[in-house]
Amino acid sequence: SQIYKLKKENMTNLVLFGPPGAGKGTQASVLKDKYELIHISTGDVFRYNIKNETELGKNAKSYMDKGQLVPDDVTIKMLGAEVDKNPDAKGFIFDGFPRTAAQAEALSILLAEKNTEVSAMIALEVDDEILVERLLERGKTSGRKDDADESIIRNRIRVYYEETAILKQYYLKQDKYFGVDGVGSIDDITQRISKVIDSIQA
Ligand code: B4P
Repeated sequence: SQIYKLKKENMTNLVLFGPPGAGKGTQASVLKDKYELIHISTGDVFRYNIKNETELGKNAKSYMDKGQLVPDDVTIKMLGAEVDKNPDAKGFIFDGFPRTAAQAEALSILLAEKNTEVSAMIALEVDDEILVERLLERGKTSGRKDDADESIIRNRIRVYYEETAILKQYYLKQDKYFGVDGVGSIDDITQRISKVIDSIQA
């Protein structure tokens, strides 16, 4: 119906983007409450599955521990299932997805089927050396294998430049790319992102 269509077109779907350690997860957990959006972190879903020793978890673990991307087919299927769990969402924050061109295409198709689309990609910009520092610091307490070792952290950053960074062009072409300085206090960065969200919702 027309009403259904209106509602879906008004969804706010944000892609929170940036290299590992840029603050995606940190900001998403604040923004989801502020804007009443469903937060989907692919990293968190994988870690939950690893902890619970599911098939998906067993499959993902070997890749994550080395700082590699989990294969697209596995990741895309999982993301679709997470979206389908929330049929009444006002919108989503995709945190850590898409990370490859194939994932970006899949997201676009998935949202089109729901009569909606990505509203904006918000990219947190942080220098590599700060990323390494942050992740090593988190590694002291997180228990995450991929944070524990500088060579794995640098591998994650390399994978980001090789496979993920190209998505900037994909969203730039659609006028949906918004770069935000990701260095500063968590509060300041939330303010910077909020300005972008408020401008696209206006
Ligand atoms: P993710 O879980 O997405 O992990 P991440 O890239 O490290 O980002 P995260 O959100 O955790 O960190 P944040 O920047 O908030 O991915 C982990 C792995 O999962 C990948 O390597 C891959 O194997 C797999 N995976 C996930 N998605 C995938 C996909 N789509 N396709 C294939 N594989 C996928 O925070 C980092 C640290 O910085 C924190 O300690 C935080 O406290 C700190 N911090 C945040 N903001 C700060 C600030 N303003 N100032 C100082 N410190 C700050």
